[in-house]
Amino acid sequence: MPSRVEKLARDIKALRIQGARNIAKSAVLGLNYAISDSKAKNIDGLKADMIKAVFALSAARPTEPMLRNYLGKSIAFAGAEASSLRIGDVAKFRRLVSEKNLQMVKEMDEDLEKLKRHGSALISDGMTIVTHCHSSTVTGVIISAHKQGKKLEVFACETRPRFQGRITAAELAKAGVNVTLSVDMAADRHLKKADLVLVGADAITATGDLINKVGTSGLAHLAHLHDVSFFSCAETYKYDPLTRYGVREKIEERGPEEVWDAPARRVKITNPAFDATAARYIDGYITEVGIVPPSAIAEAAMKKIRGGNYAEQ
Ligand code: RUB
Repeated sequence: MPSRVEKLARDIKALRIQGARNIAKSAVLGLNYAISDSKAKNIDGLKADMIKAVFALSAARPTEPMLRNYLGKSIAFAGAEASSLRIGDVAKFRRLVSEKNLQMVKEMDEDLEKLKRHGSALISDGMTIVTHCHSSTVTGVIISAHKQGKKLEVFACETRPRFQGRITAAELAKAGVNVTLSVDMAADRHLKKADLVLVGADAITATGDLINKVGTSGLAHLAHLHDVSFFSCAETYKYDPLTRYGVREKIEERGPEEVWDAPARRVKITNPAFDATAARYIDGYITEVGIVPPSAIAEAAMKKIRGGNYAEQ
């Protein structure tokens, strides 16, 4: 029988859990499965089981620095605690690390609330907003603005091949927001009358570029052509510190069957999950520390995550 961590990694890979925040949150909770299911008799064994879980969960979606940053923070904490405990003090170690993980999940939720305040302040009554894919951060911002009494019109691009735009449309409609689901290729038409594009983020690079669901960069180019503001709603933990050293964000290539399950012979299929939007097309990142221009995002993010990020130690 697969372990709870293996099952979680499969759910993440199959998009049964999708969106960078949901993935990071469930992975941190998954680390607690690894901790409570471990049969290790000492701290070193338990740490080894945690590291195994970190590798399995990180590999489930390679384009997810938020997941890696939080798992790295947990491992860094575990390492520091281990050095101050006796090797046999496994029960105490288990409790301290599990509590730390729960605290990190709570901090993620608090950050989202702060981010929603900054994002909703940017939205005015009567605005038309275009969005793409499903970002829990973007829907959170839009629903906050709606709850403040602002009348909005939202166009949600459906996002082939997995149609995450339907999740966005359903979520916004349920909250009472005026939303229209649109085929992806009609984005140009909606941008002619839009005020704002809001998208999520999977990764942010050291140069302020954005990695998000494939189609985001095309949307950014169109927004630029139509002089429409383009913002990404992203916690600073979406920043990938490794990009400071020239590491390029790996774009996940998903299976061809998601695009066409019975393709004609000799037809090749490509299915990249994400694309990169250059910083110059982005007006700003809406984060928990405020609205930050792409040129300043690396510094803002490092200030926030320096306390315990493994890539920085
Ligand atoms: C989801 C996607 C979202 C970001 C941000 O892609 O690109 O815009 O993950 O989401 P997928 P959130 O459906 O392939 O996971 O704001 O919820 O973190």
